[in-house]
Amino acid sequence: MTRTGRLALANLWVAIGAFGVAAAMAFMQALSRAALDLPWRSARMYYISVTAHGTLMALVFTTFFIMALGYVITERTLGRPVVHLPLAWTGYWIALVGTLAVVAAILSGKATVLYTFYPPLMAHPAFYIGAALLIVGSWIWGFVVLRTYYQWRREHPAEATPLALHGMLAAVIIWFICTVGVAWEVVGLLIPWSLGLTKTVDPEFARMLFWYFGHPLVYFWLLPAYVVWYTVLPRVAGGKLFSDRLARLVFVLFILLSTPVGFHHQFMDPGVPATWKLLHTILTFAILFPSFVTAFTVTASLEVAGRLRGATGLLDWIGKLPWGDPLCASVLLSMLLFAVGGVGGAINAAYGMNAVVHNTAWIQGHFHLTVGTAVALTFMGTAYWLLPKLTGRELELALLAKVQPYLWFVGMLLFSISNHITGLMGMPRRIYDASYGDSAIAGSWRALTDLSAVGGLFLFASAGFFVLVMLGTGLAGKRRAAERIEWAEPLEPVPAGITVFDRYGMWTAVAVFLVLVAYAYPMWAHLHMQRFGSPGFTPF
Ligand code: HAS
Ligand code: CU
Repeated sequence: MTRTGRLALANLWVAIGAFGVAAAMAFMQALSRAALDLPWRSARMYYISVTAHGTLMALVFTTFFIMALGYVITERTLGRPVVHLPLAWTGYWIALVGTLAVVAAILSGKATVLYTFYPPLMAHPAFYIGAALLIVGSWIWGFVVLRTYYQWRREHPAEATPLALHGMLAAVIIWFICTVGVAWEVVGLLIPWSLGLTKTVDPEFARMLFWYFGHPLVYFWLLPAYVVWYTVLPRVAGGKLFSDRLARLVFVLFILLSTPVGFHHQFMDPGVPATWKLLHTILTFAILFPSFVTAFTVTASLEVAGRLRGATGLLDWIGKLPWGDPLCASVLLSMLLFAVGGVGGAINAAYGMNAVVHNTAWIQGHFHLTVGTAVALTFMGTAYWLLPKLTGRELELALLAKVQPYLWFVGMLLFSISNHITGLMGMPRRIYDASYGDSAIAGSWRALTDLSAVGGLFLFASAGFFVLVMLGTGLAGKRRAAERIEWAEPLEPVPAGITVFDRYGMWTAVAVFLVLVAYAYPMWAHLHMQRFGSPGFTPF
């Protein structure tokens, strides 16, 4: 194994560990929300569990997985090890120590603040300091990837960036732009406040900073999945990428539009003027576009694959795709559910509709289709494909790997559809007991919460299968020769030269300009209003 490979593998194992623990937490929550009489069930346990689940899945599993994939893509597309390996390992340990601090704070019951850690809910300082360390570790990762790229660029001034790396660089740029917000929130507001150095905190300003980070965060998760859809899936499915240029355009559009949209999470917040909510709405609808292009391009690539496999009719290419291959099945099922989750996103983004769905179970329905499936299931499929290539071991328990994506699909379908419906019926999100002491309204959604718990059962089994396959492969997979990674080739040969899409400095500058347009004035105005701070609350 190469030295970069070993670093990637270390990151991958942390991701898998976080995923396993978080999945176990989720199972308990699903049962709790179905109001089943479990001996350990209490509000305190529920909030410990939801915080651990959200934080470990959304912030730890994703970040470590993306760091692993980023290192692999950098090394394999450029054909060289990443630079500054000792620094990269330091970043890994910083992120890991931060993660352990966060987990310790949560599991000891001192940080029941959920993964969005909105003040005035207050956590133990270890939670915020740990989160800051995780981010510092990820910055080092981004720096190492960028430095490796620029070193290659100096030696290859006229070549286009390999497409997989192009997508990964877009994710890195988005990450650097957006984490400024959460770093400001955590270091500037929350750490001093939780240490008792400041008495109060401004919850509204903290939310502005959080969502400045929180929305681009979802594209930091999504883009590495899109990299797999564009550059790995067509190859594994036996086809070609329909258009290299469209793929490059998509990633650039994400650099530009990911950040200036955060107020769509704050439509119902007082204190954000309507004009700015409208601007963020318009930009949110603009950022649907690159996902529509992705739906088109990836589906077209799949059609090419099906036809190369002998399909001749209008739709029979769908049946010709290798649905039994774990990577293919994971991504295809991810796409199907993402189509539903994406439409839900457009509904969330419309101000009037948002008033109906905000803070209801609909929202957890939405994000389990997006981050919980489009991203997480794609990452699981990617792990089946990647782990053998990294370790030189054959995939063990391959039957479980074949079944696992389908269990996830069924589980998520049951879970998400029922949550979308109960959300429309008015069931709040993030509550410990949805039965309201057996009131009439809760009676009407009872069958649906049971269905959602059944979905949780499928998901738990699926997650268990995934972890078993990973452990089996990593510990006992049969040795085989190390393997190259073959990326999907474009359908039409593209001129190899550098294009406007490779001008990352320029795109970053435009993105920062858009951020200033969308945020500078409302934040400045907010900071110049009469503001009222809040003391901290720790309900448990
Ligand atoms: Fe979202 C809330 C709007 C995408 C994650 N979102 C959330 C939260 C999370 C989240 C975690 O405007 C909750 C935050 C919290 O805790 O409060 N979201 C959108 C919009 C999009 C969107 C407009 N979200 C995502 C992605 C996420 C994610 C991606 C994670 C990875 N979201 C919102 C809004 C809220 C929100 C509001 C706040 C709600 C509130 O009130 O609190 C868009 O980016 C969606 C674009 C996607 C599409 C779908 C394209 C389809 C594709 C597949 C096609 C497949 C086909 C079949 C055709 C337009 C690419 C393939 C063929 C075969 C043969 C298989
Ligand atoms: Cu958003």
